[in-house]
Amino acid sequence: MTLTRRDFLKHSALAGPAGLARPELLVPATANAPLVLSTWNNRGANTAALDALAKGGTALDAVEAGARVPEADPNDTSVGYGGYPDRDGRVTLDACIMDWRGNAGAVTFLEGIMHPISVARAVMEKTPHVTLSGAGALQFALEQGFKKENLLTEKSKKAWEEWKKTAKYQPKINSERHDTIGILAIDAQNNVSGACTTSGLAFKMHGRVGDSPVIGAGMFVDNEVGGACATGLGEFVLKTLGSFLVVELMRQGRTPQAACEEAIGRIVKRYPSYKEFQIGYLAVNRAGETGAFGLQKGFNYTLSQNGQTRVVEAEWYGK
Ligand code: SD4
Repeated sequence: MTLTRRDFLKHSALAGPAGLARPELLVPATANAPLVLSTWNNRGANTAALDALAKGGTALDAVEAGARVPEADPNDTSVGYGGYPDRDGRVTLDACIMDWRGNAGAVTFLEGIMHPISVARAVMEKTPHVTLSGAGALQFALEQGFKKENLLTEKSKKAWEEWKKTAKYQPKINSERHDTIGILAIDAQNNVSGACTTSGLAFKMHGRVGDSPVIGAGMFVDNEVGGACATGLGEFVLKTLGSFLVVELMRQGRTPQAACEEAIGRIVKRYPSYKEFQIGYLAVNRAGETGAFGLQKGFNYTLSQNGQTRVVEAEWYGK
């Protein structure tokens, strides 16, 4: 059945007389900026994001600056340089970025570039596309002046060689603690932007793309409402389009906390294997309220608000 525009407006819970969202459902902006919220213990990323805002940068500049910190850190084995490779020993990177105007850019399965988040931003700003992948993403990055580098550190190579001894080439699916960064920021204009960047699951199959570079899965922003991002086993975030879900739940009136809990609840309800993996969601609305929830114990996040930065343990579902 094809819905006409009239049917659509009739069925849309948000439709007002002109088909626009009802104003009372939208979160009013308050002077809460600057605010930066990132997955895991990412103080360095928050500091870089706050610095960008202090210099007059936008929320978009802030999330890019923040995401670049773990990307360049060889000791962070979940992101960029030093990220654990796939089962063939290759470091392949996923990233996405989205601004308050609804613009979005992403790269998937990108090799040899230390800052995939900046390539994602270039895709957003300099091409008519949202996502470039693999060899095409690399070609574009090189054309834009990004440098090709070996991102596999000795430490990560050793970990991969250890893994190979027992793994029988099986991709690894577990609830290990990751450091993929999802980062959300609100700037002085009360605009929201978000970014997400990762080397994905350690020892994944070659060519595997996770949730992190998928707009609506690993991260989503709607400036009328707020933003959300995800970390953990991306397959389940993809199957439930988690970040989009969190933002839509906030649009319908849930607090960021309740929205994150409901998104985790959907996974619990649908997938009986939920005890075997970890997912964490973070969310912020335009009023500067934040929320976080993990599927298992152990998910934490870094919040910079009201001039203070702190690492907070999230509540979790599985007891
Ligand atoms: C992925 N969601 O590729 C990422 C992994 C992750 O913390 O978040 N690790 O599935």
